[in-house]
Amino acid sequence: MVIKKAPDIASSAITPEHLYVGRRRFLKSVAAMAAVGAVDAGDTPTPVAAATTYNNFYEFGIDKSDPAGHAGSFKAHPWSVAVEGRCAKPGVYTLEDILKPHPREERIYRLRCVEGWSMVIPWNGFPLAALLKRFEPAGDAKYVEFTTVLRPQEMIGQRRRLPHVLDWPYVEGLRMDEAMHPLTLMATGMYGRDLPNQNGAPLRLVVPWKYGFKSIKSIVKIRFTDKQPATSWSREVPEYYAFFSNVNPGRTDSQYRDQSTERRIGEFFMRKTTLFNGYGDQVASLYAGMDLRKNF
Ligand SMILES: Nc1nc2c(c(=O)[nH]1)N[C@H]1C(S)=C(S)[C@@H](COP(=O)(O)O)O[C@H]1N2
Ligand SMILES: [Mo]
Repeated sequence: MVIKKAPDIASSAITPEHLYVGRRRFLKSVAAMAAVGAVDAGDTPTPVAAATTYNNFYEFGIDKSDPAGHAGSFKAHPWSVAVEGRCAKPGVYTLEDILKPHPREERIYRLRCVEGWSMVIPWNGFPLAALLKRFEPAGDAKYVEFTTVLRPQEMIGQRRRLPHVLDWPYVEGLRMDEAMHPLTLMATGMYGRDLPNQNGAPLRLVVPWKYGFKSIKSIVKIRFTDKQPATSWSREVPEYYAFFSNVNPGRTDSQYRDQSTERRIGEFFMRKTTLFNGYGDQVASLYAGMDLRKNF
């Protein structure tokens, strides 16, 4: 009997092929995660069953189970996105036009809702910056405004007049430097598959250092502007939801809810919430010299 020394044994010889390929993919994604600095030891991805059944998507109702329950017949295909405002390449782009040049990456990001819960999700998508650059923003484009689809026939929450939730369509916005930041993701999938309708199919933002409501779902319009956009939640309740809405455990503006702790979906104990949701090393410089209490 010949006993091979460890270095002679290819890992493919001791690991069945499919697990071996899985392991290589895993190691690749670990490297990618390290590159964007988005991982710490406590970041176990939220079970997919929880991330797809505990949602905020008020166009489908206000309960956490409503989006999964009511988004089944929403038609995310065909889809197009109108690009407007201060840029050299405005127009209506099909989803295929939008996606084609962009390799689909995986990014494991924490996302924290202002309501006090958080998730860790392996998103698939590409940097928003790469997409925006294709439209050649003008020098005076200081902000980007995003709009969700208005489709009352498919979105039960847009049909109901009472209780009043928001004025539809849902609008969000970012300052240009935030939109161009390498962490800002245009997501098209999660857990290696296309986005489920309830998570914002076919195209949504993920802005991990900001409260979840900035991560607008099912985007149909991108507009470059020189003025700070009026966003849905800040119009509705300006005392609680401001334009920046960076995750901040030290918020004192909000009588709405204490922001110092959060519960990771699926966990029992509360965790401490961290400034910029833990992404401060990468994004704090965007806000140098700004009073984060005033500009909450
Ligand atoms: N169009 C639209 N986008 C939205 C929302 C919404 O109600 N409508 N809810 C936001 C909020 S409050 C959160 S916390 C996240 C939730 O994303 P998830 O359901 O994929 O976890 O989506 C955000 N994007
Ligand atoms: Mo949220």
